[in-house]
Amino acid sequence: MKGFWTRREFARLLGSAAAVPAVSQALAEEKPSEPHGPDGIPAGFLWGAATASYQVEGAVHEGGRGASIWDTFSHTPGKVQNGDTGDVADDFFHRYRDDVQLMKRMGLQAFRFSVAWPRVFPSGSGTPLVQGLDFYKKLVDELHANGIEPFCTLYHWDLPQALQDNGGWENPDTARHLADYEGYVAGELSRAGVRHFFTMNEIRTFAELGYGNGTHAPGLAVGRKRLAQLTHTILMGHGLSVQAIRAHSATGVRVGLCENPVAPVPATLEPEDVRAAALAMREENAAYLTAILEGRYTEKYLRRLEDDAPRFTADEMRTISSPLDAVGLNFYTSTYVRSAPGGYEVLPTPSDFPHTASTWLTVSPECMHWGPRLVQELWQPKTIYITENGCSAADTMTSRGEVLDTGRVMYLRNCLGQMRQAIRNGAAVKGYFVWSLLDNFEWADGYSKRFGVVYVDYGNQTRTPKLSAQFYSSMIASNGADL
Ligand code: GBH
Repeated sequence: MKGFWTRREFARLLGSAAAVPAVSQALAEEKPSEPHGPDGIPAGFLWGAATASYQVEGAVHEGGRGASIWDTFSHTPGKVQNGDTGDVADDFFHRYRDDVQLMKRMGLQAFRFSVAWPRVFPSGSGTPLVQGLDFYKKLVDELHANGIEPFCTLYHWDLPQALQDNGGWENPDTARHLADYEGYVAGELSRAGVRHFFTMNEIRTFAELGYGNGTHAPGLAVGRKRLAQLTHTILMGHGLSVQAIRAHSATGVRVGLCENPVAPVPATLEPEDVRAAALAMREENAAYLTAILEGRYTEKYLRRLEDDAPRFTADEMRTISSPLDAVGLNFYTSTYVRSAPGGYEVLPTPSDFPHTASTWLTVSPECMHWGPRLVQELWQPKTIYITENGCSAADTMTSRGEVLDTGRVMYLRNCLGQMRQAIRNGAAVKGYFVWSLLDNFEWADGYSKRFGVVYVDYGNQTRTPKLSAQFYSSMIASNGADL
């Protein structure tokens, strides 16, 4: 049938492309994923939910925590919707025990959280604060006691302000400080039983929005040349951290990163368009996932930047492409492409394209099929996790105290169906984390956008599982059999 390419057919298609990457040695040696049953979702698949420190914790002055760039940014008038800050957020710092019970009742098997760097190193470097990891150790114990596997992101954007004062990601020292911090935390938490670590969340987002257009902390717009160079420094931070985590942690830990690659979807199933999508996956992500998984910048990327291209050494590219155990992919939306002279063409988004409560978040679940599938075909990771997927909705509570978020149910059901299709087609997706467990601080949108499957009343911190939480629980119970 048209559109259902076998792995071999697909490889042949890509083989005709001029710029198919030489896969890095380490990845090439990984075993291909085991075949999956006809049901698509393999046994042992992990169903989870994700959060991030600044978005849920609150308690920003407790335990000697230092300031992060998001404290500074959110307290700067005009930067965040309604002047919202993460000062209290979901008060997860104090309510995590109840929230773990909520996770358990939902049937979650895994929970992705992030560690706030300034809780551990208040000014970013030097001597760690002894009690800085207490909260995370208690959280991990609580998760384990309830049969939930912790997945720990070590950097989800809350850079210590003191490091920003020294240039932030424009200062190569920041990459070294990050690796020191990550090595230390992974050492401690791996001895507390954490087996899964991610070095960073979404390099693309925090580089481009933090330093490119300034809509995220630290709110700078440094221009193309400096942006390319600081992105390279971030990649170095990732690579050095992979090495530091391996050097300091207990044996058996798995190291990866979470990235939100542009997810190109072929406009048609003609071979040329499928090939165009593969080319686009590689080129549109050239400064991020491609560089990390191949250990080189594409020629097209370097040519496009001309004199603004980053300076780098072969040694640095080896560090950046340090072998990974898992690739975490955050997919929310798709980019439609078709074949065009020179490779591919990114199609514009029509003004009436359906979207969720966030205008950027178009309803285009195909990213969950083509995203993992193209990553698998291009770079053959042994393990992929969907580390984020979800949507905002204008959730309100009925007079009976229910939140009937049918739009989110529709979004999740369709995304999960597309993910199942990716697995059928050979993508090594081993787990899925809905974004998010709780409504939370949605960065520059503050609390105006709700992404949780659990509703949070910010007035009294009450949690109410939405209809989508019920849908998700039933889906977990059947391991996606009905997708
Ligand atoms: C993820 O970013 C983040 O990892 C997570 O923390 C976040 O809460 C979640 O998604 C939901 O947004 O308003 O037009 O300027 C997803 C990538 C990049 C999507 C920035 C929103 C802003 C678009 N995000 N983008 S716009």
